Amino acid sequence: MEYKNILFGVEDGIATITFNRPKALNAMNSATWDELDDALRKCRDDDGIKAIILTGSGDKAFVAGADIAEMQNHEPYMALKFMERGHEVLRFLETLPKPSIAAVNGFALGGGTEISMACDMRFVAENAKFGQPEILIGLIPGWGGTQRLPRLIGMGRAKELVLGGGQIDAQRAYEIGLANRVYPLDQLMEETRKFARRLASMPAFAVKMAKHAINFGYDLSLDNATRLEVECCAQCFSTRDQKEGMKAFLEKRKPNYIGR
Ligand code: CO8
Repeated sequence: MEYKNILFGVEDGIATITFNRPKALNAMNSATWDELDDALRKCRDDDGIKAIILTGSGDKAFVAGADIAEMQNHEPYMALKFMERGHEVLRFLETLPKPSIAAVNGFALGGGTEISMACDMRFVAENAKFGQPEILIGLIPGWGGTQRLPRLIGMGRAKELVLGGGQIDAQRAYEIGLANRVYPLDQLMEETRKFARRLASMPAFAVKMAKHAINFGYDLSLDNATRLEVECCAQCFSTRDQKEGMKAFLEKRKPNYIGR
């Protein structure tokens, strides 16, 4: 697929997907969802890709939400399709067996906050602004904001953002657990890549199992969730990397992981 709305590059086992509609502050239209979906499938299928970074082009916005120009005249069935498409792609991203980091370089409003929350982590620049402003244009969040946001920051704070439609800055996002780390804008990509390289160096099957246990155990009872953890952990013992990791530890050397 030819990309017109995103940039896609791979270096050192790290895929970087850059939302690239700067004139619309990287707002998400249908074509951008299709391209993101295609790029994420490449990330899943290419064993050489070990970690994924999502960011926005320019220094003003990560993603300023859904493309309001595209959706302003949507009939309900079109709105439903547009929402379902976003959910499908974000769930794919969230459950991808490879780690993802949102490098949030400016506005992450509405769909922008929602995309960042489907990533495993959010590293953000000091100029980042998060919010769910849909209420200001007669909507509510439609790509996970009413669900992932309370899970990440708690019900009261989520309601404050969703019902009040306000924005929070990077520091506040960090304080309430929405942002993992905050960096000056000119250091954001370098620092994000540094951590992505760390993730990429980990034994891939263990990374996959850790994500699986956290993602799918979260909504289970503690009994079922801990059982899931046991099963995921036990599966790691079937890998060559587990044997190598423990052997290397005992031999006091760096492990040589092969991803199996
Ligand atoms: N959609 C389309 N175009 C946009 C969007 C957007 N979300 N955001 C910005 N743009 C465009 C502007 O129209 C403007 O275009 P032009 O230069 O042609 O006039 C250009 O980007 C620059 O924007 P501004 O001039 O407004 O820049 P400012 O620095 O003054 O303001 C803001 C930046 C604060 C980010 C402002 O642009 C803004 O408020 N944008 C909209 C933010 C928003 O409301 N996002 C939520 C959208 S709704 C959503 O995400 C719901 C998702 C799920 C529902 C799906 C339902 C079907």
